[in-house]
Amino acid sequence: MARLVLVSNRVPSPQDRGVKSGGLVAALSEAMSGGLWFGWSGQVADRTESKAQVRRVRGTVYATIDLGKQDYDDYYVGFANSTLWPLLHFRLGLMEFDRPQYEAYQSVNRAFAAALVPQLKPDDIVWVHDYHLIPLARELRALGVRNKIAFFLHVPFVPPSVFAVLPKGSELLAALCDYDLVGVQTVTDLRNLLDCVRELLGRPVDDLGRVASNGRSARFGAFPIGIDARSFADMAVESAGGAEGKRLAQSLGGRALVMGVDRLDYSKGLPNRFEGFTRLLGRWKEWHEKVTYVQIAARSRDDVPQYRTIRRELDQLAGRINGRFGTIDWVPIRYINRPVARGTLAGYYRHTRVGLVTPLRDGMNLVAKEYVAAQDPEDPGVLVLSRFAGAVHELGEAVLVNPYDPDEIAEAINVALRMPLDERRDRWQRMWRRIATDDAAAWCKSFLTVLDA
Ligand code: ADQ
Repeated sequence: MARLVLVSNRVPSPQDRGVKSGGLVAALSEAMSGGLWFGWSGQVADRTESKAQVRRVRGTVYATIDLGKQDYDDYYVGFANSTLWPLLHFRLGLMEFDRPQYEAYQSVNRAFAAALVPQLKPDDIVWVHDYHLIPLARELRALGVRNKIAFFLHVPFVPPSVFAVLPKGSELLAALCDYDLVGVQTVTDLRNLLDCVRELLGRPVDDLGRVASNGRSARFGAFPIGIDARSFADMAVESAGGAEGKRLAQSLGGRALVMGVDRLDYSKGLPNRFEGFTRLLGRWKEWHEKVTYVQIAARSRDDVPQYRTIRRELDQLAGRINGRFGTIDWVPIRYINRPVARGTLAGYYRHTRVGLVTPLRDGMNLVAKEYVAAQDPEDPGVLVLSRFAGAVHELGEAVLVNPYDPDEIAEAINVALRMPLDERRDRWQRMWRRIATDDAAAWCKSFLTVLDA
């Protein structure tokens, strides 16, 4: 069997994979067995390295390069996270564009390609991940790489009317056509991307989602990412009864637990969620002192100014809500800015009556799937889910909300808290069957099977 070479912006260090908060890291750790993992080490140096540092840990080879400070600022903080991330999450008002940053994005992709080529064997399958690395196939091809190269985009894709605002956007669309296979999360993302290829790039797409490019053909498809649902469920059972799970349960004093777990990111809709909880307490007094909302929001991308702004906003909101509704022995919102180990989270989810997943836009959102996987089948909690998370395509039995409307969030929490056991079980079983079947292994297999075809 061919060796799998994963390429992602950030390669997790093998020891901190358990607590890292990136969804990509979580999904790939489950999908990856053996093979080579190539990308940025997470370290910033004077200049971007041209030669990879290679380590072998438990059968997987990790090959990483450090990024130079200027490249970190321009490629990572700049074009990737201040241009592409807001654009692809439909946040044009937050998007910045700066040509030198775009050029750094290209040159870092060129550096990735140059450092990866010496590691490649002729039969390797190269699987590139996410928006940081769109031009990588083109750079690898320019260096003579003939291997199969595939790409998976973890974030949403926008329609042509939105994508058209990106200067140089057509170059990126053309670069995507240099892959053998391009996967996105949902059929909506696929439709948007192919509309962009047709309308902005002027290239025809055939019925199988194929686009002719430089004498080859790139295929586009939707591959919704899954989790390792069964092992997550096992972990939840074990951890809910463990020390941290018991500590959480005891601290609630019999109150119902509402919980959200996210990276601290403006795409996750946290201010609206906090406002939704405020309106719940404002409108239904019977929930006072009866519910506790725990929000775990691990700090992320602190070097991007918009992330510092949202952190300040949430600090203030949490303080205001607790000041307004709190009593001597009841803190309505417990707000935590640190990542929590995966196993511990699984146990927390199992103690949670209402899982709140209300991003303004999300490629998939794995927390929604993890929350479902962690529930007790006999007495499951209720998922409140944004209509704009990719996960909604598979988890339609959740209580669905428009995350822009705090009143709708409040109503959804109220419905979820009151939902009878039969209905909770029924909704949960349908969702569980889907996520247990379409899990991380199935995702990986279906993607690689299409690539192989
Ligand atoms: P993310 O935006 O990071 O991922 P998400 O899918 O929710 O979002 O994944 C987060 C992962 O990190 C989950 O496994 C979760 O358990 C973990 N996590 C989140 N907050 C945490 C915290 N505070 N402490 C510890 N762990 C935490 C991107 C896209 C998503 C897409 C994934 C995978 O933005 O839409 O679902 O990639 O494709």
